[in-house]
Amino acid sequence: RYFPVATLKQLGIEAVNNAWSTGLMDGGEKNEEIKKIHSPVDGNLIASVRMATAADYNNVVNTAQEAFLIWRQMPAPKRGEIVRQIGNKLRENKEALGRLVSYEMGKIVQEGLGEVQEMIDICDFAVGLSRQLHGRTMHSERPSHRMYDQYHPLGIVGIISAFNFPVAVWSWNAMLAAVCGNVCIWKPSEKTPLAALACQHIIREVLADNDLPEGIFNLVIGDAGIGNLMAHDTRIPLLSATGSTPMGKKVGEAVGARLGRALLELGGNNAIIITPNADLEMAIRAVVFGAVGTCGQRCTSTRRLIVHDSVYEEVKERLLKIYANLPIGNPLQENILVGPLIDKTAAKAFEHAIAEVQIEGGKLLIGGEILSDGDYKTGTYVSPAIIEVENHYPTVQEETFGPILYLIKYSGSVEEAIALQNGVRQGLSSAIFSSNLLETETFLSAWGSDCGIANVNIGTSGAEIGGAFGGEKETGGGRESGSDAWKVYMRRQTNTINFGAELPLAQGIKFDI
Ligand code: UN1
Repeated sequence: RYFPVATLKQLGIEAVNNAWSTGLMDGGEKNEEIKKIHSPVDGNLIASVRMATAADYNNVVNTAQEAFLIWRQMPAPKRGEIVRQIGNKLRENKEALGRLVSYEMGKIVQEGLGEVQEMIDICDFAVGLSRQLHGRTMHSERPSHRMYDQYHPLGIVGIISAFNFPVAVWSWNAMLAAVCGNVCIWKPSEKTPLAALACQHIIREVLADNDLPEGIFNLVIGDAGIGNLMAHDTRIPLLSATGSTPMGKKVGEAVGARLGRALLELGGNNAIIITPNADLEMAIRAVVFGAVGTCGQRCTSTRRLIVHDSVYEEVKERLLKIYANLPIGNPLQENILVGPLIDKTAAKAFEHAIAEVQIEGGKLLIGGEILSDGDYKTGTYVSPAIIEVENHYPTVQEETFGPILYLIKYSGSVEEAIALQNGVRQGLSSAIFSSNLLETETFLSAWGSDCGIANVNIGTSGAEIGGAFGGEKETGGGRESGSDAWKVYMRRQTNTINFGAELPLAQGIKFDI
């Protein structure tokens, strides 16, 4: 009803039950494993995909290696031109792709469109960057010498992406990697391969229009086994992985053991602090978007709300009122704010965390149920929960990928709130609502938030692509997207050039022969 087959056609996913290969796997061993992709929205089969084998993967690596020889010789601004064309094709397909993301993953259509916009934005950013891959020029201590550093591409960049941002997080990596002169191999989440196929279709057209090999951007649809091959593969100098902390630890260990580079963007346990000096109207809006947006499945989702006791009751009452009327349902419908979770397993994990936290002492104030009647029959829809807790409860310390908001009270200074906010193993995103300069600057100081992202009067989720994105501690330490995050996709080379007739040694060393 909400997702016409024509949209799938437009995106290159022809019909239900159409097994798809990446187009790069010809000659590979044929794997009969077909995975059916059902929508969390209505449980319907959208399409089926063929899962790659190890042999398929090897073919893709070979194709990527060949393409790298061409791509690395192309001037960076010319590579930027290809990315510009990709951005334009994404603009043309924004509506269709946004809707597919929504249907396949379950986020509301506004957020599906937002995700595609995020891809367009990173394309624009990367185009500009393609003329700004700057090194520095240094003064040499030796006469008639010049020193500078320059950045070269690494080779193959592996990208493992998660279901919750099925396309945007890939594009942050892929578009930067591409202007830097790398080729990419993308393993999307096996839960959301169709949006990835749609992107590959778009890319393939752009590359063909420009007589470039498809091996510049590669797609491998596979399970954790393929991810494991990538992690151990010395042909992949940089592996970027987004997902859970346990997954990231495995990837980080394997890549570290071969002294490769890992760019990890893992779990968050993000908090918003509301001080007595907060604009509550703004704060509440930010909290609700952060906690129930994407049905609580962003790595930046607001999971903890740390509220000063002087405004605690008011904040609680206002939230309860909003939660009582949240429109939950088919995310392709415009008026809906909360769609389904990705699958029934996620709904069970949500239910389990809520049961556990109550045993630990939490007080469930609203929601927390798996919905079952009528349109909710898929078992993927849940009612967002608010639970009063203490920060140290084991369940509060974990990231549960669902719409659970933990309310925590503080009564002292902002330092007390910051200690609570930092009192978890994860360190991705954080926010404070206050119009008091002393509070906000303390929050942003070296003794303030320990997260990679720290916001003032803005929520924890919904970052723009212009800033570097990522976090500390168990979040993995990687930075993607804006600022100077591009440097991780390149190898730095220091060049010293002697244009004199002498060979003076550095540090004034005498070495006469
Ligand atoms: C993620 O959840 O993996 O800041 C990425 C945000 C989005 C990206 C989230 N721009 O919420």
